[in-house]
Amino acid sequence: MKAVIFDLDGVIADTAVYHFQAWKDLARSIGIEIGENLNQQLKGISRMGSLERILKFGGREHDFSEAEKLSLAEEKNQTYRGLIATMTPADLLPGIKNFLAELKDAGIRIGLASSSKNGPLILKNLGITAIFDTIVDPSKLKKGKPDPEIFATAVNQLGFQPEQCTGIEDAVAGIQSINGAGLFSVGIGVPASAHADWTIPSTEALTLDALNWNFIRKQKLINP
Ligand code: B16
Ligand code: MG
Repeated sequence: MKAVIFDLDGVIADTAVYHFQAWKDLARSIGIEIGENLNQQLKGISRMGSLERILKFGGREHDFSEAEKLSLAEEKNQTYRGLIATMTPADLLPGIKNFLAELKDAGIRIGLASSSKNGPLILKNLGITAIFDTIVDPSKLKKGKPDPEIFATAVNQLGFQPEQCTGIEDAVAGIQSINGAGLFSVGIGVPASAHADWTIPSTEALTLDALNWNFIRKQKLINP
């Protein structure tokens, strides 16, 4: 295995709580009450894609011009950036710090495939920017997750083949993206219907030994 490519929200840190708070405030300001159910469906979905889903949920999808939608999304982003400004290295999810260190020590390259345009700022607040060998810029992509483009781009940027790489995700749309791009997929708390190659209950179970074992096991199944 040459590289591990990470999703951010729900894998490296729990930024979903801040996204939810910011979307809840924005939605309430236009008369829409959103709950945890809808929040689950926003995981891994782009900012404008999330806004469209919220407007549809509230029956207001035809009530705003494109310019107004952009300004609503910007308002949400300002609230969100205020919330993530409080993040520190203590906000890394359990096991991630050790796992990143294990990968570095083993010479395995590390990439970021997050839909978030705030990814670099979050990595900085978490104190892990220097660990990353490559970061995909989501604003340059044609299609968001579940399309394979984001993970395929990370693999290309590193100069490897997809089957030499692992992708780690907490969202069903993200696992679909990894599988579509042909990487080994690790799902954090995803349902069996997501078809991750290896599913674990939380980031605490991420160790290089366990990943290697499952990665090689799949290769042996493909090329016995
Ligand atoms: P931003 P991921 C995703 O991050 C979040 O899961 C999703 O809720 C959010 O809308 C999206 O990033 C865009 O984020 O508004 O900061 O650009 O899971 O792909 O790391
Ligand atoms: Mg995620």
